[in-house]
Order: sequence, then structure tokens, then C-alpha cells
Amino acid sequence: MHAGIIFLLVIIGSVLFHIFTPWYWTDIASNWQGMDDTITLTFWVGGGVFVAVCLFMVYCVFRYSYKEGRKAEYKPEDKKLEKILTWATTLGVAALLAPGLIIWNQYVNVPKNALEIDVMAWQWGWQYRLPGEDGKLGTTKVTNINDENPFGINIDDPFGRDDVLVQSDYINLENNKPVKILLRSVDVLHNWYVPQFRSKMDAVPGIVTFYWFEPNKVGEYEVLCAEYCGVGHYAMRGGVEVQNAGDYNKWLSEQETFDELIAKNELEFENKKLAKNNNLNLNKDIYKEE
Ligand SMILES: [Cu+2]
Repeated sequence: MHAGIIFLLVIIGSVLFHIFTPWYWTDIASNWQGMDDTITLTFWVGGGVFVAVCLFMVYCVFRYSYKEGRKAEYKPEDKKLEKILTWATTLGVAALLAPGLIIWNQYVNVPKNALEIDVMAWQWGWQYRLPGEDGKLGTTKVTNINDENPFGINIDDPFGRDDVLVQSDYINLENNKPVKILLRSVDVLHNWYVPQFRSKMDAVPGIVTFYWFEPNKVGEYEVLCAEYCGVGHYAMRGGVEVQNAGDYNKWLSEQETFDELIAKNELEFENKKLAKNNNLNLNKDIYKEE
């Protein structure tokens, strides 16, 4: 009897907690309303089954509690009940899975006008690469990666020379412009996640994974790594600033290209040689590494 009452209180408490919880998802800032709808549907199916099953148990506790002289009836088969349960379960599972498949299909079918962004993850941080004026990202190879070529771009690929390199955990995006996120990892699994965009995917070493979204609210958002990736995982945070076209283009024009980085490295190399030859301490920074 008491067990039944406790059970009932748990059900009522769970439903009330869901209605009045202060911990609900953040406001959406992308095109993926479909993700939210899918989760809401999952909630209704899962929550409905939870309440129904628990209420049935409460009913059983009261209806079939011990009474002297009452005997249990053995019923090995009930065709009608089995039919109902099979169909109800089938419909429930289909309602859970089908919308997800539809959204997934949209999620990986990238619109033609999407801007490609190379998101590179490492233990523990992010860096980003955008196409230059040719609108195309250069090809890369993991074995090319070094201090002078942090993205591993193939030096002789003409498409790569004008690529814009953002060696920072922070990136800017243009409002209402779809982006294709190309994920790479140099070490272990990571996951580039901005809760407000409702989109994420694992970055897997050795392959390039991708998805797309369209930011639709100007503002600053936090980037989190959503795949446990070692002791520094908690600190693998970054940021996204969604800007209007004017501000975004201004920001973009201030970023370094691969060509500029090469020129800078060459200059540094020449300076080093010069300094060594003349045995002069031209620049303290140059000696820092030695
Ligand atoms: Cu990570």
C-alpha cells in the first residue's frame, strides 16, 4: 500500500519537475528547430510510456494487494493483449526513430552556398581555417603539420595558399549564412559543440566528418568539446561570434592567410640566420626558442 503511494508521488513529482524546472535548454540560434521538435517528441513518447507504466504498477499494487484466501490465476497466453502491446511498441519506437532519420538526412545534406570551415581539434583547443578569395579550401595532409604549417596544408596546392588561418579558440561567423563544418582531429576524439546551434559531431582522427547549420541570431556563444578527450577536456572551450555581414567582412580581412604565414616564417628564418652570422642579439624573441 505504502509502496503504491510512494510510486504515485514519484510520478507526480517527475511531471511537475519537468514543467517547473529552471534547467531547460538555451534559446535556439540556428536553423535546427527540427532538432528541438524531435527531442520534444521523444520526450512525449518516453514520458508518456514512463507515466503509463508507473500508473499501471500503482494500480497493480492497490488492485492485487494481499487478501486472505485469494489465489493467483495462471495465464500463459493472451493473444489480444500481445497484439496490442506489439503494435503500441512498434508505433512508439517508429515515432522515436523516424523523425530523427528525417532530420539527420537534412543535417548531412549541405546547401550549395554553405561556407566551408575547417575546424581542427587537438588536446586541448581549437583552430579554424576558412577559404580565401578563391572560395576553396586547399587540401591537407596530417603529416604536413608542424609549427610553420599548423593546418598541414599541401604547400603546392594553389587553393591552399590564400586560405585564412585562425589560430585561436575563437571564430566569427556571418549571420544568416549557412556554414559547413569540416571536423578534423590531430589526436583523439573531440566534438565541436555550440548548444545554441543545436548541432554537433565527433571529430575523428584520420577522417573528416561534417555537418552544416545556419546561425540566425547575432551574438556571442560558447564552444564546448562534447566528447571526453583527456584530463584537459573541461578546459577545451572556445567561442563563436555571429556578426552582420559588415562586421564579419571587416573581421575576415584582418585575419592572416597561409601565404602571409609562410612569408612571416621565412622572414623569421632569415633573421635568425642573420643574427647567428653576425652573432648579434637582434631580437630577443628570435632566441627564445633556442
Ligand atoms: Cu576535446
